[in-house]
Amino acid sequence: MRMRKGFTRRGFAKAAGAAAVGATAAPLAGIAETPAGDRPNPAPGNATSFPQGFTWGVATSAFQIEGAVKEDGRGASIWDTYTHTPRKIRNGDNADVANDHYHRYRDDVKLMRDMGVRNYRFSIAWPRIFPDGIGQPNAKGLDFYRRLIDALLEAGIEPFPTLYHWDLPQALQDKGGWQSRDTAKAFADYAGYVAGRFSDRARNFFTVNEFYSFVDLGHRGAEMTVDGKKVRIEFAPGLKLSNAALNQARHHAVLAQGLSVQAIRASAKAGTKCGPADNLSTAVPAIETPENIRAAEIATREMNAGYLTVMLEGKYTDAYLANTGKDAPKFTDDELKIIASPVDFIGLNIYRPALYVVASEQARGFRPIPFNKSHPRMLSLWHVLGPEAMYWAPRHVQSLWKTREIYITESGCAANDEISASGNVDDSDRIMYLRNHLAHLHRAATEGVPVKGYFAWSLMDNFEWSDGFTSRFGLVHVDFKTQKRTPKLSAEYFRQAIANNAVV
Ligand code: PNW
Repeated sequence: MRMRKGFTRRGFAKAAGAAAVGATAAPLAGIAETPAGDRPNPAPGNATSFPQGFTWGVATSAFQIEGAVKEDGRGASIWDTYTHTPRKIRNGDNADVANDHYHRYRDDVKLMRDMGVRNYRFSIAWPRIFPDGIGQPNAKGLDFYRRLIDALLEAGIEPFPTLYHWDLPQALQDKGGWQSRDTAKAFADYAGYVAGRFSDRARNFFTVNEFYSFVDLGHRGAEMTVDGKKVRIEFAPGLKLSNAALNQARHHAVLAQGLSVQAIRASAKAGTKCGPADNLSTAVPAIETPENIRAAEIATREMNAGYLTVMLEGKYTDAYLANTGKDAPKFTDDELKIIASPVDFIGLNIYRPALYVVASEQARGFRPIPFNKSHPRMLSLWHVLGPEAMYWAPRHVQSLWKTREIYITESGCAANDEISASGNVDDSDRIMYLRNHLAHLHRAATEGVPVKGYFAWSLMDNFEWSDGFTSRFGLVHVDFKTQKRTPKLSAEYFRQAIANNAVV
């Protein structure tokens, strides 16, 4: 890092805030250093301010909060089927009612307003709009989201709808789901239709949420060892495909992304912005030397070869094609062009690093460092703690692909929250988690990585997929028997972060 006049290396690190743990980092390829005086950035006297206009928000998804699964003509989704399959969800929970947000959305908008939240990322349930995935739109489904968006706008909250947060219409699953190329086309038709209807009210759309989660975890699942025990993570539709079939499903998912971008461009108001929200696998350099940083970049590019890399480069990497061999996806050059349709921003859901790496002479150029048995984790079994990912993920995305706008579309953790006798939910671990992740994001912003915003996952406790209601990710506590919402201490933390536009 080039030092500015009057700053010692240590002095600069201090000024840049708690996240500046890596003062020895090499200059960031492709990012020009902006002289401190020219930055739109820090509020005077506050070393941890985010750039002016930074977008602070909270996030949810339709299936996790709405309930009302049979109301107003909504069709069934693969998650309805999956949650009603015995032994799939912890405690046999289902999301038939969930947070009853379908009926309580006005209260939930008010909850956000009281927290000072000005931006809201929510998802639109495909089977509310097209109950069978394709065909005639359902006016009542559309009307729900129109009312929600209008309530948000009235409260001064900018809507950021996500078009696919995993609730595929069951009717499309019955015809092959993501194993069928037709699903990519159906998604684009739905995305274009919704953006056409709502781009008068919403300026930004996220297309697809977390490719790895719904494709790999839904069509293969993953095994991991936690505290010496084997744990299996699986999502709807709960398939275990062959390698060839899984790779083809991945290909259809990125094709859906590209086709949906084209459909949105064709039908939405001029100036409407869109892009995916992906949980890329992030490699963190275990020790910040230029060699290890390069190794982490290479590892990040290869780990995401089937998703972000092909979307942003328009090619499957040589290593991906070599590794998949005869099981490689079948594709055409034309499809690669569609997959790489230019997007306006990249959303990143960041919970943890995928791995730490150091440089290696081996062919791949990096050596993965396994997480030590004593490595700390948050409550979810998969949730190893590594706030550095919040710096390295956007930095790698920017240096690898020169992305102009990056949003952190999800960040948060589950905790063992309890309401105390005096009615407080004192979630010190979640506050620790948020502060450290924001500090690392602040480091990225300070170094010129174009991070435009941060959405906390989640506004409120909700249906956490296979973990059912046992895993609470909210800033607001929800009593699922009474539907009572109680802001946790972390909600106050987040309110202060927003009010100060800074790490607090
Ligand atoms: C994301 N993992 O899912 C989703 O986008 C949210 O809907 C979800 O509630 C949130 O994160 C918390 O889990 C993930 O196994 C699911 O590493 C699984 C993993 C990560 C994120």
